[in-house]
Amino acid sequence: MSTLCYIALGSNLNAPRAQLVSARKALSDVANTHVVAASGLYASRPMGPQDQPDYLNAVVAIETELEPLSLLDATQAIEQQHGRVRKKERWGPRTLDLDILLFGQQTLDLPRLCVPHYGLQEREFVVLPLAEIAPSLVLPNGVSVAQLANQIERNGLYRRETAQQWVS
Ligand code: ROI
Repeated sequence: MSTLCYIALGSNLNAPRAQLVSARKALSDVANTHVVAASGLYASRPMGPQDQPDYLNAVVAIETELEPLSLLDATQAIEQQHGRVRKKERWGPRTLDLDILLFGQQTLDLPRLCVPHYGLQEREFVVLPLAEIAPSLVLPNGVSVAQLANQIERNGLYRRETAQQWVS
């Protein structure tokens, strides 16, 4: 059985565009997993400390036969391969962040994994790319992504490239 999942990608260090291109390819290489859609690439202002570079963000949809924690293992391995170093500073800059936003319509509250992702509804750099690829999606709590997208502040977010331009 496969599950439709959404994953947020973010980077603001070490050539963010190259990080996201490579991360999307790595996701497509995960066992029993297919990337089925990708948003464009969005430039966003940092949430958290402001003395860090702007971010590049995107959301991809995958179909996976993995269980949630196996998918988490896979995304964390990809973060490591991209030089992710977990620092003490909360919300500091990062080479690659992969967040599992949604795992089908499941709600999970595990020590290692909460889905839907806790920041999903408040982050313009997640909501707007997600709305681009899944405008009619409704979250497990009944809130529609289109509705979130209509109401959220853009905070300077803009689409720098279309999906076609960065997905090869
Ligand atoms: N800010 C932006 N704009 N994009 C991100 O992906 C992002 N990721 C983070 C924090 C540090 C919260 N800020 C971010 O983890």
